[in-house]
Amino acid sequence: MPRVWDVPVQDPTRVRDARVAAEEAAALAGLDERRTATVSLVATELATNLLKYAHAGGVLIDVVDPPLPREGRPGRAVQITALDHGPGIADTAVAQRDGFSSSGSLGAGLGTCRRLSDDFGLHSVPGRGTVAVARVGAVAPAPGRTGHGEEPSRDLGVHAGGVNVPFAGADFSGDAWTWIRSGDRTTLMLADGLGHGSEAARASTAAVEELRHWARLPPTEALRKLHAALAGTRGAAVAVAQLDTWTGRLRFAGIGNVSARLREDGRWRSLLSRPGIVGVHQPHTVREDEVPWTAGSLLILHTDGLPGRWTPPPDTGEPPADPAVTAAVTVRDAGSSARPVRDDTAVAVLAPVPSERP
Ligand SMILES: [Mn+2]
Repeated sequence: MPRVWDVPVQDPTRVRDARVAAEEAAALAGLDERRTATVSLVATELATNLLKYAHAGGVLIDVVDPPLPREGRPGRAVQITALDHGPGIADTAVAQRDGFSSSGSLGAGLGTCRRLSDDFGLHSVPGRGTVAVARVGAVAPAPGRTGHGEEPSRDLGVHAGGVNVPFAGADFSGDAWTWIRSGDRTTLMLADGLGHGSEAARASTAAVEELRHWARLPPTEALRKLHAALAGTRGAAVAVAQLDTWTGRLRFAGIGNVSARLREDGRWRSLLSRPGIVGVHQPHTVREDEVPWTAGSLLILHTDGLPGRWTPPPDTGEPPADPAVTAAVTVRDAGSSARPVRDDTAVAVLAPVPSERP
């Protein structure tokens, strides 16, 4: 089940909480002592940074599929996401240099986080705040390259990521996302178990597990298999998007209330799901959208923890960011104090891999 640690960081005592949560996540991901120490250090540093530069913020820690999976089931990684509404960082490139610390502290700094993590992404806009995402998997990347031991294939041209925020700081989210690659097909799925809490998590987790067997099927057929597998659970809203990198076509199908926003040529459109509940009530026909996918495309799936009518701002995913960074910025900015969140919130993003990675 999607165990997520949502640690508000508003005073120095919470830095320890972030570190302990990171160590628990490392144990869940099966990391060894050395990688656990890395996770612990990165969580401590990001939480400390929140206090130093933004005075307060939050750290989200969970165990995720890495953004460039190899064929089959990827190893899992601990993902640490720090979010704040602080003043932002004027020059993110300088701030990520090894040893840089604007506060003159002994803190290891963002540069160290970047160097130690398998992947590190930073998004900061003066006046809007900062999002930092670090992932640490089981095997340390060799010097000078990223990934999980072996260089992941770049020919795929697409990567995925997400964040998952449990309702009211609960231990488990009833939402779950995954992505899986099978040959030329890359499938991204987001499932929202009915309600929230552990029973909701059981339904969405069943969807994640089942999809692993059907990654080659088109979305409508995968949904049919999921419907059978989720019988006996509360059921879930599920959206499935599948990119065929050979044909450059994206197929989408969804049942229930999971929203999908696709950017094409700089404009956003919605991909529509059919009413129903996977595992409980299957609509007679499920329509499948098929659209072209280009280097400028971006897909955002989100559960109803975000407002249904929300449309991403024009700069979403720009400059080409780690998809989990895009997801985290979305969660931070789409929420509003005027609309209290009443459910788990998950956002999953599919994005082209930039040709020149920083
Ligand atoms: Mn829900």
